[in-house]
Amino acid sequence: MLHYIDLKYKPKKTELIVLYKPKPKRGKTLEYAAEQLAAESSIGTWTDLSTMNKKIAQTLKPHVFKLDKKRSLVYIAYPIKLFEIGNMSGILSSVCGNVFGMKFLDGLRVCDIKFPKEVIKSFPGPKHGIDGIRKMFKIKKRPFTGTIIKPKVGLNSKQHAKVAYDAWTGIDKRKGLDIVKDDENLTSLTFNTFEKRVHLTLKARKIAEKITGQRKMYLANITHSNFDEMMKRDALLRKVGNEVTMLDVITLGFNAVHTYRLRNTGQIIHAHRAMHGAITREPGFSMSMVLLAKVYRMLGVDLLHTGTAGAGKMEGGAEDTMIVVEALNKQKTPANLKMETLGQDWYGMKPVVSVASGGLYPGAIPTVVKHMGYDIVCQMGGGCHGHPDATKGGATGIVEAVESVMKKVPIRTYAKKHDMLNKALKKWGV
Ligand code: CAP
Ligand code: MG
Repeated sequence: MLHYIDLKYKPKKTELIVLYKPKPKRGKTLEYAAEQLAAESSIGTWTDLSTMNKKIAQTLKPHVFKLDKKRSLVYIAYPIKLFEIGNMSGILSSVCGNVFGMKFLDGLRVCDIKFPKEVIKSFPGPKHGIDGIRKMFKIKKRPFTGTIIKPKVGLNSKQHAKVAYDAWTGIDKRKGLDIVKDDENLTSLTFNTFEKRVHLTLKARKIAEKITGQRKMYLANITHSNFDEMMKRDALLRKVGNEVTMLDVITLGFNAVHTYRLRNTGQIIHAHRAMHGAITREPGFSMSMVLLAKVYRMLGVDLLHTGTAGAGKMEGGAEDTMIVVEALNKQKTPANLKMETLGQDWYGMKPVVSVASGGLYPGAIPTVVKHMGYDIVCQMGGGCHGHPDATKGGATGIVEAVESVMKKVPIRTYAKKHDMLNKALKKWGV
C-alpha cells in the first residue's frame, strides 16, 4: 500500500493544497483519516492495485504534510498534474468527491483549497468586478442599495413592475434604491412570465431613471435547469438592454455558471446562493462558504451573496462573513488558522462584490458596513416592503441609513431629521 503522510514534506508553489477537517468514527485515528482522504481523492482506493506502478506513485502521489491533532486538521498537497486545469467539476470531483461518502467518517469539512497560479489563470474570473459595475452605473464609493421584490412569488408582472418603480424612486421620487432584484424562486410563472415581467419592469426603470436622474439596476433571474432556455432569457435581456442577469448558482451547478460566463455575453452576473446551506452548514459533512466563494470568483460571477455579518436572519456571524468578503475582494489573503483558511493569491483576477442580504433592515446597515466595508450591496426585501410607509418609504429609509453611514452620523441622530429612516428604526430597531 502507498503511504501519503510525510510531515517533512514541503509543498511546492505549483501544488494544490486542501485543508480537511475530518471527524473519524470511534477507533479511527486522524492519521488513518488522512491516509484514506489522500488516497481516495487522488490515485488510491481501498486496497492495493496491480495496476499501480512506481512512476504513478512518484509523480502523482499527494502528500499529507501537516496534521493538527488539536483541531483535527489535515493538510494535503496535490501535484497539479492530477487535475485538468480549467475544469472545476473535475477538480471538485477529486478533492471534494467520494471523500464525503466514506463510512469511517462521522463528519468531514473541506475548509479551504489553495489554488496555484496555473489553476487560477485557467478560469475567467469576473468580467466586470466592482470597478466595472460602479462605472457602468455611475455609483461612486458607497454601498449599493437594493431590494428583492416581495412577496417572493405571487405578484403578477404588472404589480412586480409597480413595486420595482416604487423601490427605485422612493417616497419623494429622489431617494430610491439602486437595485431591484427578482427573488431566487421567481422564474417564469403562469401569472408572471419572464418575458412580460422584464418588459414591464424595464419600462418602469426607464421612467425611474428619467425622474431621478440616476442609473438603476434590474437583476433579472434567468435560472433554468435547461441551459438553452436560460440562454433564450439571456438573449431577451440583451435585446432590451438589461445589463444584469441573476443566476441561482448552486441549483444551476458549476457547469452552467462556468459555461454562461464563457459565452461572454457581457452581462454582469449576480450570483444568488440558494441551497448553499445544504453544502456549507456544520456540523456533519460540508464545504466552507469561503471555498464556495473562491470557486464562484474563479467561475466568473460579479456579485455573490455572502451573509450579513450576523445582522440578519441567515446563519453566520461577523467573522464568518468577513472571511468570505476578504476571499472575494482582495488580491492576496493570508492563511487564518482560527477561521481555517489557507490564504490565496488571485494573480490579478478581478474582485467580486459581496451582497449582504437576508433579514436586513435599515438599522442594521451600520453594523453591516462596519464589518463588510463600502464595496457591497445592502439588500433587503422585508426590510423595504414591510415599512409602515410601504415600499416607497422603505426604499427611502434604506437610502437614508446608507447616507448616515457615509456622513458618519450616528443612525439614531440622523433619523431625527429623516422621517422614513425614523419609522424604520421604530419598527425594527438598530
Ligand atoms: C432576502 C432574500 C434572499 C436571502 C438569501 C430571501 O429577503 O430574498 O434570498 O438574502 O440569503 O429570500 O430571504 P429578506 P443569503 O430581505 O426579506 O430577508 O443572502 O444569505 O444567501
Ligand atoms: Mg430571496
